[in-house]
Amino acid sequence: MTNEKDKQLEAFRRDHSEDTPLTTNQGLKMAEDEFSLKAGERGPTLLEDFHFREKMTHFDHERIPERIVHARGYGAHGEFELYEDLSEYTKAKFLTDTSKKTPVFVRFSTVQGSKGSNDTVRDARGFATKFYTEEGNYDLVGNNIPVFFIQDAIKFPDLVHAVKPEPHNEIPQGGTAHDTFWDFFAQNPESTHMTMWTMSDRGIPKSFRTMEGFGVHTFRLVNAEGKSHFVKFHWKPLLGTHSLVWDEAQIIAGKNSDYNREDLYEAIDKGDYPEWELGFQILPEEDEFKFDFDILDPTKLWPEEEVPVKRVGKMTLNRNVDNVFAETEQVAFHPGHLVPGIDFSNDPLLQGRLFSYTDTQLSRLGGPNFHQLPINRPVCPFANNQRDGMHQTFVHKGQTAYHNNAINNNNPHTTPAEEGGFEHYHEKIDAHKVRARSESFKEHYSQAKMFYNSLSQPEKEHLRDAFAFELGKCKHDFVKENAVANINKVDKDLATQIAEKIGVDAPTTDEEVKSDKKSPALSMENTVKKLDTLSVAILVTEQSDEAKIKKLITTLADNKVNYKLVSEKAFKLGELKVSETFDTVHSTLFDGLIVLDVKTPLLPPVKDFIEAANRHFKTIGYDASVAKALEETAVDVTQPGIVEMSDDTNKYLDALVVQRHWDRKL
Ligand code: HDD
Repeated sequence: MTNEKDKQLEAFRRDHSEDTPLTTNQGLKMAEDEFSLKAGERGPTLLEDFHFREKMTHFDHERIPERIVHARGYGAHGEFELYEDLSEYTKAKFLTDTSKKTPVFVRFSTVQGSKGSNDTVRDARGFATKFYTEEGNYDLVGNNIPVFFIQDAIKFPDLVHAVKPEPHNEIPQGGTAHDTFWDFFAQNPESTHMTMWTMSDRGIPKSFRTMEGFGVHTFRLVNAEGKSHFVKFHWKPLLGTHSLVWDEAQIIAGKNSDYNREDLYEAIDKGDYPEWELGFQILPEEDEFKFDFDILDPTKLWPEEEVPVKRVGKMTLNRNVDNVFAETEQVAFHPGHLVPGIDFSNDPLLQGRLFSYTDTQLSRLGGPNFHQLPINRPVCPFANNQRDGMHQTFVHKGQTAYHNNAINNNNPHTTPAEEGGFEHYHEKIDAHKVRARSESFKEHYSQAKMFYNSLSQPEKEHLRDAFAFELGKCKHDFVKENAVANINKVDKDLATQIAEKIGVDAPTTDEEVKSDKKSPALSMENTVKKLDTLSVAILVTEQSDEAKIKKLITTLADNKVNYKLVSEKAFKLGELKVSETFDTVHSTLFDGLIVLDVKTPLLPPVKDFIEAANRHFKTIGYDASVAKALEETAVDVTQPGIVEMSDDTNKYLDALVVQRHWDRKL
């Protein structure tokens, strides 16, 4: 057992692998489980058959409502280690005691699609972390994009109604290529900045392991003296931030709709534990008004070059769940699950979230005792005077369930702040009660422009093509026109290119933000690039040289590169097992390709396998002996990232680490 949470969960685990009699839920051993009780072998089933009734009733109620957003998700357990004592900023114990490893549970998700939708859709991704600390659960419920579509939580139902499949035909599933989303975009310009992010490569992450995470809102850190700093939370993946290309994402949706979850499951299963560093952007209270945007506005980020990200600790995901329903489906996150030393800001989006998350669990998990579910229980003791309710699993003893009481010495009692009791930050508020948006929240385009300016040329082109795909699918021309008019306020050239692609008039007015401001941290071109856990398909035939393959795969393994041998059919090549075929896998499912041997003339699936790797800018290594065969494909061996390797695997690895050769001419 690895940690406190694991120990706690052990008490709830059920393992039927030993000699286990099948019983009813009342513990009655059953002699038969295949045939219902009937009046005669060919007669009707009897109401008396309690075993049938119990089994069927339970089955009939196996499903619970899926999450209203973030329905499709995948989770894993892990641990958080702190690099340094942060008591200068916060009194949270898990952020001050470097000797402690804090158990965590993380659930990654898409936002728009249903539970059974595809993994590789264009969408934001959820990145929700539950820290099981000694002071209670702390939840950091973030996304892989640092800003949000709206500024005030009261608009969340409108946003989600516009994003989700349209109500009259329940189309589309998992994406935003439809009129209501783009109508919302054009009519609610606060959504411009986040939409730029979702249309960028960030909207199609390669894996959960290569995604950044962001707490989005401005929060507060509060130290033992009661001094507060504003903070933005980040997760930085140690493998870097990497994405798919859109054509590839669409093919994977058919080849393997579980692409991202399978990647996470297999990486953890294999021991390739994904890691992220927790980053803090810390801002003294005095600097609150130092920026040309409002730090309470969740559609704005703090450029990392202006407020550096301090890396304070590392999270490692190292254990898959035992049961997806019990853990991943039943986990209940809430941005309001806090520990002393962390507090809210007045961001109106955050304030509204504080209501929504408990409320939604009541219908999703069926009542007010969802915190008692094993995955949701804190690892520290928890007690209060809340009683009864659906699915109560505790047997509360004693006569009193109220505060104050004398009968039970006032237990459970409150704890003074100096001894670890939570106390809200003493912020002074002097205001009128109004339904209004602050003037400081009304500028929506500068950061959208900064994001666009920061992208590399290929990233800009991908973003343009994403707009063209998504907007191009709208049915109403005026929706397309309105959307283009909104993009024109960010960048006229971009709006013009999109207009041309989707067949609407190019904008004529000059309304774009005039700014060259960039934040290099926003481009994925500047991310970490490592060989670790990249995957390669090696094409072989029954005539391939076993020794040569063995040498190659040893070098790959030494460099932590994963590989699969692929051929027309499965077979054994001496000690090697070729288990993948052109029927079972495709080059879209790998980071790189090595063509050792192929039969010529190339069969269509083999040609497609190679050409897809080429047009997705992946590294292709080939043996000199197959140079002729490659002439049958669209691969131009003189282009970047196409490597004649023969015996020199290092030459291939030098190219593979680049991951995408955007300068390749197709
Ligand atoms: Fe939310 C789920 C992230 C705004 C209401 N949200 C949910 C999840 C994530 C986020 C990652 C899935 C958690 C899981 O895996 O179980 N949400 C965000 C972020 C937001 C945000 C980063 C903006 C910064 N959300 C937001 C608002 C509201 C909600 C403004 C409503 C006022 N979110 C919900 C919800 C969900 C949810 C309806 C659905 C399932 C759940 O809570 O447990 O309550």
